[in-house]
Amino acid sequence: MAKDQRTTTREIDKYDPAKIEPRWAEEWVRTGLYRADESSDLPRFYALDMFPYPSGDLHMGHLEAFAGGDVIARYKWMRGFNVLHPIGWDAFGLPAENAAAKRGINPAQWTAENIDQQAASFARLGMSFDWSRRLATCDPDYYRWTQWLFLKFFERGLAYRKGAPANWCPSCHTVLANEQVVAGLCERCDTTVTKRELVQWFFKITDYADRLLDDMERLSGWTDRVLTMQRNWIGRSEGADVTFTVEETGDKLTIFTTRPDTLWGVTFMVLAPEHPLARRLIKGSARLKDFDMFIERVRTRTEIERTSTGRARDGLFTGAHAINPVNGERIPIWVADYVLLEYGTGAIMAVPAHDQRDFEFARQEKLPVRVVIQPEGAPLDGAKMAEAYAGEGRMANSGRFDGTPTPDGIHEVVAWLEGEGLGTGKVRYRLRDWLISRQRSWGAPIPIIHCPEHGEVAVPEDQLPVRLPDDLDYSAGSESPLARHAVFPNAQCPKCGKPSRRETDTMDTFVDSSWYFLRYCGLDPERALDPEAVARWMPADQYTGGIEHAILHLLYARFFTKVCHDLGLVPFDEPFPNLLNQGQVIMDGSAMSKSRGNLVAPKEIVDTYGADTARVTMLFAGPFEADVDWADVSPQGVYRWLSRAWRLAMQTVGKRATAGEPTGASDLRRATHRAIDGVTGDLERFRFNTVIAKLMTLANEISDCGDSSDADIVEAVDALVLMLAPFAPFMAEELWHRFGRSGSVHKASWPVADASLTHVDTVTMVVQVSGKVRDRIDVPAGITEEEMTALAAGSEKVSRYLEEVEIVRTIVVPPKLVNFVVR
Ligand code: ANZ
Repeated sequence: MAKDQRTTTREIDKYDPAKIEPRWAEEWVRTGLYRADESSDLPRFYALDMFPYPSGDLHMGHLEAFAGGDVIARYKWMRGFNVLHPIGWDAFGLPAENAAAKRGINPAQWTAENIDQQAASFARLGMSFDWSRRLATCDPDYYRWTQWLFLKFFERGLAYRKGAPANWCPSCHTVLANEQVVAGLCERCDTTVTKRELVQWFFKITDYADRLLDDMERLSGWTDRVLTMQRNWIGRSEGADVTFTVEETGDKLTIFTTRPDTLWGVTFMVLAPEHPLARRLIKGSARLKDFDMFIERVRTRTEIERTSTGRARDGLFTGAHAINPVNGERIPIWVADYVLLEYGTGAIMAVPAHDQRDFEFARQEKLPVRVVIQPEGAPLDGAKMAEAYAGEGRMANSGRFDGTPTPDGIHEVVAWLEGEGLGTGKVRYRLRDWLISRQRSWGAPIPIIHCPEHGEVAVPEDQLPVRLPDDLDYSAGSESPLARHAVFPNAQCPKCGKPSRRETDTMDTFVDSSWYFLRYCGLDPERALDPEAVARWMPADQYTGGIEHAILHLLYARFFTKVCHDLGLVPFDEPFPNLLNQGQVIMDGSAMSKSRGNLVAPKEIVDTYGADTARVTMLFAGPFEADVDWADVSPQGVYRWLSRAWRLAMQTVGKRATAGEPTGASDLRRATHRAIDGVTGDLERFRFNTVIAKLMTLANEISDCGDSSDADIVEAVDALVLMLAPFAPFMAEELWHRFGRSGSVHKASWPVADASLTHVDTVTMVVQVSGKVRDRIDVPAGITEEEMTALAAGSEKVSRYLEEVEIVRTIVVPPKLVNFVVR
């Protein structure tokens, strides 16, 4: 304080974030300003952010996501809600083990240090977290309950062990879920994934496939993009299982088809190379040698390579034949790479006339193509077709079904197959059970004891948590450190006391993150969940996080919630009715990442320009859901603008005592109330970038308002500062205090627009992308060029044309036209 008094007026007036921000950051944490109030009668709002992984200090992706999530939480406080905005860490996982091996330290220590670092950085960024609910999934207080939930799943038969060929990453020394294998590579280290036959733990998510699909109808607050990704991942297919007979051996060969109406068009069968029948059917040593070479080739191909169309297919005739049950025809059996063992029955009937992959294979191997679905108009000829016909039509060459319209005919065919005992209607899913065991040690140990007599026995609840030992060997390249520990694996059977082996696998970290949002509601030391607290806060009102979690995390969290619902632990079965996914931060053409080395740390911006600038820069960079290209970002420009807003606001300090109440309908008052109206509407739809554009316009109006009354100016500045508060919380708080207002600006009421002042003449603005009209938007006649551009780029109809292109020029003709010229 003493120092401030000695500085000149000029210095006091200067915007100096380095002076303001750390002070408020500390003050907010100290006073618990953002602590959710369990006893309050205010309406509740649960603002949930996807919790971070503590791999180091915060990166730009965190800044973007959390800046958005924080605006939502702060805005809701100001709208009069009692907000729950918690933070925690997804703190188990392999990077900690790798770092520990490299540095010879314990993963717990590495993780704790990173968490402290991130927590400090979050505070420095002014995140409005309720710090009293802070959690980390690697704390025994947390993983005790992860283990408890595992046991509940186990009791219900939803956790089980089976031997299966598993994806094995030779570099990480662990199995991976299918989901963690991307284009054949380990998603973490890009090593080629191999297969290993291992006994593994699974969660029976397939039991919930139908509910996971059907309940998506209730997720009206999710984008179609994410819903489609989930739907495709679950991959529900309706069709039939039909059984063919192998002529030479009498073996039964069941296939799954979604097109039983094409059964009369089958000209060959295909087995997956790994199908158990494949090797048995192959006759003659020359063929077997070919088969061995074929298998070797297939092993290195990814699922995508194997199944995509428009490429040469790799296949081999087995020498055996099948009998088609619908017409007794004798057809050759092949093996080919495009049929996968894991889907359906691992074998198909090939209908080249109506399935593109079969068609490509048939043309390549000169196999017959028989048309059994004829479209309207000129009939198709199998010998001359250039591609398969997958459309509708009437069944042909199909005996009793000739002339039946299809796809409606599918049901008739299935009914007939069932009547004749040739096949059965069947629903299949691409979704597999969730492989949750990992042969790593920085994870929650699976709380099971293997007794020679009683098999898999649950660790009694009062013995939870099964703690990780502190003295594991993390030296590089070591396999399964828990299994090699001198003491950990030794246990007694809880049922008979006989010497037994403790399970030494740990759980996939996606298990930890499948229920943290429930734990935040009340960190009860004696229970996993406090049912009353959970019922108070959940379902979360808004969930904000990266699109990269569109499939796995969200699917697993939905599954967990449904199981918790069925266990009677929670009264709802969808956790996140509203989902907001921010885009990625791109630099030099790819997402910023440590491994690519294209990183800019948020700290650099904070140190140079302050946290408020860092936050506003991110949110101003474009629509929240779109990717942010670092090349288009200007912290300097944002800093200059904030400095200007600061000066405008400071100029009112001396006028406030005498300003009086604003009255009438001056231009400035109209601009103020229009801004309030527009900003509020934009915030309700998370259009953060257009909010900032509107605040910039309001600041311009304030500067240009030469003859306005002090009362009108003070009103405009107050509105500006209040609306800036969620975005630039430090500056707004400091100004609020300089204005002599009591309490925090962040608990002040959001301004309300006076409807009599917001009426404006509107015109229709046309938005073009390279001259093509993509949207029409009603805008106020007095709209500025910046607002037009921001609005145009933010339009959903327009933004999809701006993905993956470069905007070379933007032509703006106020107020009627914006044209993005793209390349
Ligand atoms: C004959 C047929 C004719 C098929 C036709 C399609 C069109 P979705 O919809 O994804 O579930 N199929 C079955 N199992 C397979 C496997 N293990 N590997 C590769 N392909 C497999 O796909 C179901 C269709 O994919 C099935 O229906 C089968 O080809 C093929 F005009 O049977 B269809």
